[in-house]
Amino acid sequence: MLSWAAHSLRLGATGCQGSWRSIATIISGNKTSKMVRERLKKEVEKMASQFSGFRPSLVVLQAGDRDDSNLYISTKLRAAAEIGIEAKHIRLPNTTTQEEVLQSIMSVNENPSVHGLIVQLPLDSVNHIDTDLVTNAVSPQKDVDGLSCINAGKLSRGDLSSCFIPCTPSGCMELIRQTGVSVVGKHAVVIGRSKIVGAPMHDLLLWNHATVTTCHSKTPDLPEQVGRADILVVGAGRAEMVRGEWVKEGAVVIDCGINHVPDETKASGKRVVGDVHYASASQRAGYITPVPGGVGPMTVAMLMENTVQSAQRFLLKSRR
Ligand code: NAP
Ligand code: LUD
Repeated sequence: MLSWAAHSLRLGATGCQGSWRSIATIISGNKTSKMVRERLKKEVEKMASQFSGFRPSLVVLQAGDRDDSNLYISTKLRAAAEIGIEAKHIRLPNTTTQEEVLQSIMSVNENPSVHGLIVQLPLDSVNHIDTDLVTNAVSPQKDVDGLSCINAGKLSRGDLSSCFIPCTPSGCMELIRQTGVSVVGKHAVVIGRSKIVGAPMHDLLLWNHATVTTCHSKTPDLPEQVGRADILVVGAGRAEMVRGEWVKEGAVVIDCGINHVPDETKASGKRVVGDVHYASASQRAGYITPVPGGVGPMTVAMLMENTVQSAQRFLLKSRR
């Protein structure tokens, strides 16, 4: 069944033997994320009326002043405000030390009125900061990014209901769900094995009963692996690396990539492209996510979802 969020792009000729087939259906992250945010807004209103003004609360911790992080954080703060989540942005200077970052995390961990804490990555400091040490310092009960060992370990073992699932893979699953294509028994290929995208995506597809191949920079035969994918999720950070010719006819293609490439026709002198060559891949895929407007907005929506879930768990615990 095709969901409302997936819109048929257009019909076109393949050029081969004059036969006609449909070109990929676009899976809109903008529309799907709006739907999630509207649902969450209602849930938060219900919580507030049932528990005398109670609201979920989120802290976003940033070190430094990267343009991309500033953009993503402002999108997160805006989404939170619209939903009714109280969100606070803590910005440490780019001269901050590992110890100061850890101290900030500890103080938020100990604050019972905060339900979610994320540390925006990458950390931007002139001092060396161990990212794993930082993400593991976040209390697992507040780790709405799902990046701590505890939550990642639970996900890798299939304990999906007791952990926070990282926002980008969770958003990708939601987009796959929107296509109506079942993951069960399908061959899924993930490109990338990072802690934030590839590795949790592998786990999530596996425990949703796909057979999963995970590729990385040492995989020798990427086009061949891609060609076997009924479901393809790409998070490599390589502009337009996956070519349409590699893609299996009818596959679901989810592109996490956010890459800036020069474009003289734009006032900014650049534009954003994914890790998939969209023009050629949309000629073969059954479904495809655009960049922008695909996975990015879903990352933000799923952070809101995890924050509301964390607040709900907090309420349940405090009522016991
Ligand atoms: P990352 O930490 O740099 O990881 C990239 C992964 O891709 C690594 O596992 C790497 O392999 C693999 N890789 C790199 N080049 C490859 C190649 N030529 N062939 C096969 N595999 C290759 O990046 P990330 O944080 O996962 O992000 C990946 C992309 O997603 C970036 O464009 C990023 O901006 C984007 N992103 C988007 C969102 C969103 O919300 N849309 C969220 C997070 C990230 P090795 O492990 O062998 O090095
Ligand atoms: N760190 C993330 N670092 C970077 N795109 C995001 C992201 C929104 N701890 C931690 O927020 O989940 C995270 N947790 N990440 N990211 C990337 C990653 C993190 C990426 C894109 C967007 C958040 C987004 O809204 C829009 C789109 O794709 O349509 C706009 C893209 C653009 O640059 O124009």
